[in-house]
Amino acid sequence: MLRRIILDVDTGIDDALAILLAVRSPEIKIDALTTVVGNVSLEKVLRNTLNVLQLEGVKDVPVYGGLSTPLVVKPRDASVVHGGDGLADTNLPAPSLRAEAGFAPDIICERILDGRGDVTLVTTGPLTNLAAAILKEPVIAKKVKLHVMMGGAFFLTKYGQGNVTPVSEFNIWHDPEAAKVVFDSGLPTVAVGLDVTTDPAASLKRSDLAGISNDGGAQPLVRRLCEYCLKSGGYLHDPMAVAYLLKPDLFTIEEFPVDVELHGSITRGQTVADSRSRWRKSHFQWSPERGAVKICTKVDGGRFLKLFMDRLGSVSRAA
Ligand SMILES: [Ca+2]
Repeated sequence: MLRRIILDVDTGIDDALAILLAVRSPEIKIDALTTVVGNVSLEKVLRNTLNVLQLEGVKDVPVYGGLSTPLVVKPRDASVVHGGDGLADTNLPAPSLRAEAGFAPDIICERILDGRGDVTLVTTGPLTNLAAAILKEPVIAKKVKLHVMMGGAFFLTKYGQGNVTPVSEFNIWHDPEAAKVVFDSGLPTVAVGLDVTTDPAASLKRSDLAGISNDGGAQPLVRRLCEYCLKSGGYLHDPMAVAYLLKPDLFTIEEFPVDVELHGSITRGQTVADSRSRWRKSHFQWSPERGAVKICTKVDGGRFLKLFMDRLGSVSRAA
């Protein structure tokens, strides 16, 4: 069955690769691409998103601008990882493709409440747009069948440590208040966090570049992004969230209550999963009303990389 998704992005090297993976996957139809401040400013995120679609020759995916600041704090970019332009310093010219007039949180609400009840949300940036949508229309949390997010560091595997601070992952750290709104809403969330996205078996290696064609459409960009990505570990964070939709059997899932640290002087933005076996159900029960989040705790790295290379290694779209 064709899966209809809203993809919320802060494009970003790995967001660009995630968009292309989604566009090239016949199992998915992107109903709307919504953009949010994160890796770079909203203006750059929009420009990058439109450029990716334009290079790929995609004209039928509407793109919307969203929030240009987190809910409470000021934006802090990640250009040290993604390049000054957010796209590996490719400095692409301004795209001729244009964004639509709507505002991302409104679009998220509209598409979820349109009566069809079949929207899957995929977020590969901070949760600011989604939180704003939930604050506007809390009922959407009950209408969405599935939310797959790239985000969080849950300390459930040896790789699940923070990438901005020792305990905080970028998307959550950038807007912890938004993440808390999302976790508290009861939205059925699958978290594809650093516990799996930084597993070396699922990360690009220099030898993989030989399998990435430089020819045609968006391929020169794909090649450049993959090369740049190798400078910081070869991690394919955001494509892995899309891969969850395509092949959920690549992942092992465990469910735990999750809360977000908002006040810690050194732990702000930490995603705290209550993985205790001894005390969780005892009189020391923590947050009994809190719903569980499905957290990816293992990925078949070899099969994930094969899927990525099959669909992004050359311009031909997967059948
Ligand atoms: Ca991202």
